[in-house]
Amino acid sequence: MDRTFVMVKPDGVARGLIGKIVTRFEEKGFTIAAAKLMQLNQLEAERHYDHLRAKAFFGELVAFITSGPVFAMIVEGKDAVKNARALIGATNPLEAALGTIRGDYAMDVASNIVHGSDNDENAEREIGMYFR
Ligand code: IDP
Ligand code: MG
Repeated sequence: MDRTFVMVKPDGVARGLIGKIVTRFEEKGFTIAAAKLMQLNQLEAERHYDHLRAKAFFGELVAFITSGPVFAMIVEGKDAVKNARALIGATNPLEAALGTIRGDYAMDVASNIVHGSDNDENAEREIGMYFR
């Protein structure tokens, strides 16, 4: 079975949306294979977003993702990476279709409530970072 890494970001946890987001994945057809509430440290956050190091918003991004607990999950299902990204919606909630998680629950690109790995290699890298 294909799998990917999904994380409810600190804004989603603070807003009490863990249950709703887990439900969205379950209703889509995914199985939650593992899950835990955790706090990312500075180093983990910088590794997680390594591909965005050069961006002007990198500092803000790392500060945000370490600002409170996140809810990390391994989700399983057919074409897990692609199906999860489709369910999550576009990076900018302004461009995310209604019916997607970001389209329904977020308004700002900096706090778009959920993360999903963007390819199989990164999914395994991220699962390896957070579930050992
Ligand atoms: P993704 O989360 O849809 O895969 P990425 O390009 O990997 O999008 O960016 C990671 C995260 O960085 C986004 O989810 C978003 O929260 C944040 N981000 C992206 N662009 C901006 C921006 O222009 N300002 C602030 N934060 C941003
Ligand atoms: Mg990404």
